[in-house]
Amino acid sequence: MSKEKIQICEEFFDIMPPEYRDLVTNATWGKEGRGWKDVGINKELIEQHSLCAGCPESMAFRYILASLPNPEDTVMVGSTGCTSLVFPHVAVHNIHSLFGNQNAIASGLKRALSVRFPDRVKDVVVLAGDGATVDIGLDYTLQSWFRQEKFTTICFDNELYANTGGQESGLMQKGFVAKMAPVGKKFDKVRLPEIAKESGCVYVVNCTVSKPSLVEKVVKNAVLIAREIGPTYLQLYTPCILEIGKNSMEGLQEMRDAEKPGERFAYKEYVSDEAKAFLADLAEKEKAKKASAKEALTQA
Ligand SMILES: Cc1ncc(C[n+]2csc(CCOP(=O)(O)OP(=O)(O)O)c2C)c(N)n1
Ligand code: SF4
Ligand SMILES: [Mg+2]
Repeated sequence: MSKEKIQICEEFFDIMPPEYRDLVTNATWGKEGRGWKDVGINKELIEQHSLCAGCPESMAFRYILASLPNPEDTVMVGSTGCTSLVFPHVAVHNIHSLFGNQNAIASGLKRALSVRFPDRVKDVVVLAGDGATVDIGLDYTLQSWFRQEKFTTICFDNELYANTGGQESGLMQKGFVAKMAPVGKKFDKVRLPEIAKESGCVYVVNCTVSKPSLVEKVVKNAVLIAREIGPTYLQLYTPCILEIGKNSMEGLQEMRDAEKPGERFAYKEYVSDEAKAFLADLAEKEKAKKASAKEALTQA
């Protein structure tokens, strides 16, 4: 697993598009310990996007791409919404599904990849908005968890339908008035993390994307656990600054406010016993690897 897979034949190197040459030369694919610190220096982590300037989704997207443990063997499944404006700029295999269908597509894809490549690790990661995950796609989301499909679902929760101008979503806060939902939400935010746990997800995290190292940790955990054990779910607050009337510099503060103790995005996680044992084993192996690297260094 490495960028060897995308090498250009020497004779054609000069005539390939500069972006592709850059990818071949600078991708972090295959690099051990890749993570959010690679953002800004590596080609596959989106140089540009067509989201609103300063939209937290753009940073969240970068952190996630930087944190995938196995990007060259990962297929992401997106859905309609603001996230679909970013996927065309991403150098990771991805599929655009019909709005709401993403977890059904991912289920078939994961199974097909297991049959087609029985000896290779292939990760599938769904990334969709709250409207796609909860409202129109809720049946598909839940059924994939009930079936214990081994992939990760990431929801960019901006608490409304941003891409179509601000309609009400099940994840919207009670009382919130949006541009196209003037009456105000009549009931509480649907507790999808709790539902995910009760529906069979073995790792569930609810948080904001204000801290890149935290996003890296939960994305890695979610993908590795899904690979070995069962469905995993991340609900990440990526506020729509356009809808809440904040400028590009204020999105970070909005997330910090929303993650304070008692607030709706205060860090919350559920890890099944099996997933806990898996993470502990992983940490042990990591420790042993570091110790032997240190040992080798002192002997050199
Ligand atoms: C089947 C279908 N129904 C409705 C739409 C219209 N539509 C496009 S994006 C969107 C809302 C997306 O909301 P969300 O999933 O929360 O993503 P966001 O734009 O907020 O990131 C809707 C209703 C569509 N494209 N396809
Ligand atoms: S509409 Fe909102 S969620 Fe969509 S790109 Fe703009 S700020 Fe981000
Ligand atoms: Mg949304």
